[in-house]
Amino acid sequence: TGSIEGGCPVPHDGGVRALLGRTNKDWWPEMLATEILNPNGPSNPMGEDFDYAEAFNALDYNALKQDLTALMTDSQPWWPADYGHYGPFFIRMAWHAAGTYRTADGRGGANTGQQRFAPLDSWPDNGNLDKARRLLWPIKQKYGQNISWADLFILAGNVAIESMGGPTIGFGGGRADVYEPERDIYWGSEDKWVNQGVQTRISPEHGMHELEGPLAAIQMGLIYVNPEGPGGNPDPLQSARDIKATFERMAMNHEETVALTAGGHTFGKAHGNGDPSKLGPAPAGGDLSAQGFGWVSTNNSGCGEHTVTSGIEGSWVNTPTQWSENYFRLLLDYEYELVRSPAGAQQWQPINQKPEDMAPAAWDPNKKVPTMMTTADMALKMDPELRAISEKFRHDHEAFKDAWARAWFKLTHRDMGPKIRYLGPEVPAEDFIWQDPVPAGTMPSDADVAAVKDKIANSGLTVSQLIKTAWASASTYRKSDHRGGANGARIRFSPQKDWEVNEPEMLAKVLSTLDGLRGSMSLADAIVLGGVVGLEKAIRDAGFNVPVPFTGGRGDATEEQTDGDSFAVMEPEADPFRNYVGKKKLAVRVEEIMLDRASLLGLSVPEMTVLIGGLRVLGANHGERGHGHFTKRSGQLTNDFFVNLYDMTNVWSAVEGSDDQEYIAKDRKEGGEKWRATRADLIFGSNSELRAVGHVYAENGHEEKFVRDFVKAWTKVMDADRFDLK
Ligand code: HEB
Repeated sequence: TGSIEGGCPVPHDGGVRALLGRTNKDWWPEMLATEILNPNGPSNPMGEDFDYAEAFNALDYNALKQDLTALMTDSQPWWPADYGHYGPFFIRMAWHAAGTYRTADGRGGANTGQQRFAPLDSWPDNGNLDKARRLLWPIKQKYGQNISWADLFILAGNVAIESMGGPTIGFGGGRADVYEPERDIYWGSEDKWVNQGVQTRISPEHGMHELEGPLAAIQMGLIYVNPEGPGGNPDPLQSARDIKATFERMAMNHEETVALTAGGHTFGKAHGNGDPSKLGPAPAGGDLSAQGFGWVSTNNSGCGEHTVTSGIEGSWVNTPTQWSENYFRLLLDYEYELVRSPAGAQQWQPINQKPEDMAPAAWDPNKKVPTMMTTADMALKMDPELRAISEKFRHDHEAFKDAWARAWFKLTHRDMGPKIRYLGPEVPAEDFIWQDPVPAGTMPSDADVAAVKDKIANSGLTVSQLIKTAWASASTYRKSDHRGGANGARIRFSPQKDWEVNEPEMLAKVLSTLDGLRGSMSLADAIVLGGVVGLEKAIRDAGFNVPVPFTGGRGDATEEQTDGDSFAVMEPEADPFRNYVGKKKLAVRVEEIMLDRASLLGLSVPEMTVLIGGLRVLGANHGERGHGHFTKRSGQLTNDFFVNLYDMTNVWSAVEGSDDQEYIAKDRKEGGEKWRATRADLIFGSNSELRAVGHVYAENGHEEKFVRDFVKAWTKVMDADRFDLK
């Protein structure tokens, strides 16, 4: 994550710059700054004690599904249903809710109901989906806290598919809502939307290398690709390149990509019957009286047959409200020519279409209209690799059905983390590799824990080795998609065991030592317990008596349960907690990576601060790096990092030739070198808010508070993935 691979030019200074990308304030300067009321945490009307899982389990699930089924054909005059069926519309809503997911940082996706908020509610690609959400409101209102918006979006998609005869393999609930936009997600830095004519993020010369991490869409305001082709160029082959690239970043292989797109476009229609310049502002920029309704159109009725969304017009198939084999048949059996929709969009129309293959007009079942394909659909026909998959599915409908149903389930559940987080009666029994399955562990007895602790303490492993290994194992966790973490002990498998940040040789030695003495305890537990032993020694040696909690019960995953490729994207290019920076030139500043990592670990500013300060003196730095090791009492858990950082006898300066990555402190009077530091150390002195927190830990009387806060934050990271405990 975070940097552009290869030797390609960096198009703009992007990356994981969560706070430096375009924000809602940039897009909509008039937007009410409600966040000033939430300085101590996010807005949450439900309160801290609300347990969504409990509420969901009290839901009348079947009644909800029945109500959703009835809604599909309950056309409302304010936004009437094409063909009298809202099913396709809700599938698109669910797909766009889930489809923002990206593997690099695990952010995006359906799991917090972000589509309700800016900027997503106003992305051009999400055009008119505000109506779909409004149609759901009476049902949301009826079931209240027992179903979250986030779950409702996905369940509505499932019910839509089922109500039109399409296959699904299940549904897992458990997506708790949030009540404000996620501010830690980087959507890009361009200041224009896709429909305002900016360059696409991928060019033929540089291809994927140019798409800055972690982004997964080729233009601002799109879920993935432009339906009219890259930058509006109707070239199916270039569109295929973009589709492959962006869907890969959504964790989809090419077969899943074809199945999803074809299955999706087996339903519904595109909307472009009128002048797109007659659309009003998107929801976030609308007038007060519009009440959050976006894209209000003065094109005749503005809805129904006069709807303009993408600008493309028509359905893909002759049977748009029924699961069928027609998508591949029409795609592959006809030649297509480029035409323009009434809104001026470029789209493809079958040449000499037989009347029986034409589609019913959405507003007049007695009228027949030609079907269409977008340039992105044509990619599935023209690109040799995608075409081979299309042909396979065309000749094996059962394979297509199965691939679609599985890919849909993966799409809509990919960001929910381990299966143990899924709720409800329709959770598939089957385990999927992308769920990173971990076998249930057993809780070790107190006697076992004590015995293993003893053995670790006498094993010759150092505090530094134990701390580093526990950190390496647990700190892969990310709250964005609930992947990573210590559970499963996947650190002993490729690729993690070979990551440079993990010091492979040292790691192998520690793991084999722990493996040899753990007895019946899981290795995952032994790794964390090793951290406890190291930490308790460091605390004792510093003269404190503070216990470190340990909760066992982790399981060890097998290699077959581990999809190595899907873990490769999680390799840190830098880990400021271990003062590690890889060889690749970073596109962002180290302190930004620190913030990003802390945010993915779910840490607050004080938690991040205390962890860094403690890890430095414990000797958790990568390799032999002495940077930030501001102590003469190495391996003891003291507040020396902060005390020495704020010592005014030091004068700091950048090391020449280090490109501002390395700094030394000299004694103000004597001039000799005293300390070395990285940006991730000095930021705690340079940034006034971090300094304010660091000061607290450097103050007399707070030595033990420092230790206690460190232990708390450390334990939070070690247990971040313990969904089995709740
Ligand atoms: Fe889709 C629709 C594009 C994928 C599902 N799409 C649509 C449209 C467009 C598109 C343009 C129209 C809109 C309007 O309304 O106007 N897609 C697209 C693209 C892609 C896609 C470019 C990539 C390749 N889809 C997809 C997927 C899915 C889907 C994957 C699922 C899964 N869509 C869909 C649906 C619809 C659409 C269902 C219909 C809607 C209605 O009807 O409303």
